[in-house]
Amino acid sequence: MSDTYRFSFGPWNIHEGADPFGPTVRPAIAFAKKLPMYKKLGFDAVQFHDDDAVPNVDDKSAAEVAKEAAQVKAMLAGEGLVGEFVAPRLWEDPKGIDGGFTANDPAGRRWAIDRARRAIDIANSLGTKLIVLWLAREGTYIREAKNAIDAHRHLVEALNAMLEHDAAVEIAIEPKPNEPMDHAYIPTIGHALAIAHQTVEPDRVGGLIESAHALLAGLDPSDEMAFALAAGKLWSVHLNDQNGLKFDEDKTFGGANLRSAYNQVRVLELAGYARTGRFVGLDVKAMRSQKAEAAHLHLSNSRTIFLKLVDKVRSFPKDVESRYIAERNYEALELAVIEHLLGD
Ligand code: 3MF
Ligand code: MG
Repeated sequence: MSDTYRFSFGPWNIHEGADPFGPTVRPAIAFAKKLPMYKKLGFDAVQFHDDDAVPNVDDKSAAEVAKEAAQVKAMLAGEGLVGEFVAPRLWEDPKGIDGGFTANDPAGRRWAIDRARRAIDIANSLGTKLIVLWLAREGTYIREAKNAIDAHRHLVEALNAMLEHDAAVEIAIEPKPNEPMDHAYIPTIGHALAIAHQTVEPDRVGGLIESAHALLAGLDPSDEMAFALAAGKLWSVHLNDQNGLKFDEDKTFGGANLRSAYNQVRVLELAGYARTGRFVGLDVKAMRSQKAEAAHLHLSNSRTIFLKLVDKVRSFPKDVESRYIAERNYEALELAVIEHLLGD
């Protein structure tokens, strides 16, 4: 494996600009029309929700699901692309209104596990063994609504059901502390890896760190990545940026805090992430004000900024770093980093 990074994004990252306060502002682009954009923008892999690959997945037989997913795999191959992961999209279905795996209604929990199994089948048909779990509605608006102790046990049961469904599947939990819920049950990578260790196969449960999600938890994205990397469990990333504690902004990587972006790239470099063959995923959204004809630039710009920061990390003088660390002169180290980033 080389030191060259490979990038992915999801079809939802080219979007129509709707937000909770206003409707769409750009025309929808069909999935088939999005695929040819990937290579042009410098990307090699597609992130999927289960229903991005197989719409109305609940209404289809196992054979229909397999057939449609195989067709999508052929479309990917035609564009020189692969599928990175599949994520069961439990949060858009009315059956997941109270959460899926942690719903109070046992029928809701059964549906969520069944849907997650279908997502695994789709991943197999697409040729990937990676499942991402963003546990969107697995939490509460008010604490009294659920028994949180039971909820955590239900999450372990769901993970076990997925691991037992397929002997090869690997599950990367994407932690997020809030939104859409007031509080989510797995807010950080620490929670994710702790719950991994309660499953029947901890080695097959890891994590995906999204920069904005870590920032919303008041944590440093590069340290969240480092926690997973130290355990050999950083199986993907969702790089983006976030300007303080507000709604999940999914800004262009490095757009709000270049120093933080530099440190996220630095930790991936320290770990030799490129050589693992795993993808650098972006989860970025164009500003609502962006015109339709240029509503893909957030993707190529994020990749460009990432690659420029790779150069910055690789060209930072290692002797300067070790000298200041040996002298415990972190003030001098900080100025050296800033001057390097400014191109001085
Ligand atoms: C929400 C997210 C999600 C997940 C995606 C894949 C829609 O804040 O980040 O994006 O990344 O569902 O797990
Ligand atoms: Mg994400």
